[in-house]
Amino acid sequence: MKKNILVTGGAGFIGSHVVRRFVNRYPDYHIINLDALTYAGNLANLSDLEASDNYTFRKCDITNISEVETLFKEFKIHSVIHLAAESHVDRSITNPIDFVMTNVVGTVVLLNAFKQYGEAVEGRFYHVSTDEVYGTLGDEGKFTESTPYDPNSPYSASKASSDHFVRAYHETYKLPVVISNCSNNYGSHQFPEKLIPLMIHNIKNNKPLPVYGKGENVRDWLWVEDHASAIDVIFHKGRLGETYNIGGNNEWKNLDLVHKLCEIMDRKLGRSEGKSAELITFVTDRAGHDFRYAIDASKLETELGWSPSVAFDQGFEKTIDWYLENEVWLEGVTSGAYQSYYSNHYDHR
Ligand code: NAD
Ligand code: TDX
Repeated sequence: MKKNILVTGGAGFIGSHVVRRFVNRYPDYHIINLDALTYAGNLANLSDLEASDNYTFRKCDITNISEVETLFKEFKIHSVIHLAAESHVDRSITNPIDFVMTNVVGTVVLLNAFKQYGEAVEGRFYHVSTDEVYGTLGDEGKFTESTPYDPNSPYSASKASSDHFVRAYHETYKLPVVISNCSNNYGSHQFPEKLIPLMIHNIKNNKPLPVYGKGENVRDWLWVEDHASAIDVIFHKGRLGETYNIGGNNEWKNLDLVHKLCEIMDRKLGRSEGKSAELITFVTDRAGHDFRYAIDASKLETELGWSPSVAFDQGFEKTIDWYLENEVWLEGVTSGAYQSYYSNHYDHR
């Protein structure tokens, strides 16, 4: 009998990498991908898995209690890997309620369904979270697993709240849970509202490159496949009730990163040196913009033996190539609703 592993948010950016990894590596698992297919979910991200006999897709909103419970009753769910979320900080500033609904209420609906109908004796509930719950750093220091929570955006407040509910289910009901908090991911299939694919798309189309504030904010970038490999290790070997930080040890100031991207794009598009960087435009800063994130991932590295597999130069180049080679994907997700999102968000800045 295959074990039924429920992955939520599997049609999104990170979720699609996790689903592909688990379907291909673990033939003894039946991976059930539950996703509401919001603007960020795209089944084209997983078209290569359609014929796999250990993969099933179910369209379902995690806030819908009866549909979630029906799914848990239909499949005896051994374990959950929970990635479904509203994930974009800027959208959380305009629509915080959507973030409370999916990230907080949706997580509790899943925890409750797993408690009632899941195989909570053998299996586990793995909650995928973010380093943004820790708030912001100054020039020095890194987030560790014991850094106090101090979220600043509606997005990070909703993820912090969901983390607390996961812990509370562990303490109160002894639910077997594990949590990870990861830094910024980059790679293929990321929705072009996020910094890197948005800038690639704009450079290609000769549109302004909107850098918030002075571009001095710092992020720690990890290749998405390395996040998926960390999730694999933590899912299988992480100690129950524990939190693991995941990071790339790879800090970049936003402006430096955009300049690096422009240089590579000039080379790949056959443009003269400096041409793409002329598109850089400084725009009004994000409200409550966290200055710096940096992760201390030593617990994961020493306890579970994980480390990133790809150097940033290599992963970044691969990522850029993917967006250039997958024009149909990029144009598909930037037509329609994306246009009105883009103009509402950027036209007045
Ligand atoms: P994403 O926005 O690309 O994908 C989210 C997925 O969740 C989509 O497929 C969407 O359709 C689905 N979804 C949204 N609301 C839903 C609902 N109510 N019911 C069912 N499905 C729903 O997000 P991502 O960047 O892949 O992030 C995945 C997870 O990883 C999130 O929990 C996020 O907080 C976390 N995370 C992301 C990053 C990052 O850099 N992107 C870093 C650390 C942690
Ligand atoms: O147009 C832009 N201009 C700009 O300067 C955008 C979209 C972003 N930025 C800046 C803001 C951030 O400092 O770039 C940095 C990265 O921005 P995002 O790609 O929006 O990511 P961030 O806000 O750091 O959050 C991401 O990492 C943690 C993910 O979106 C979260 O889901 C994850 O939890």
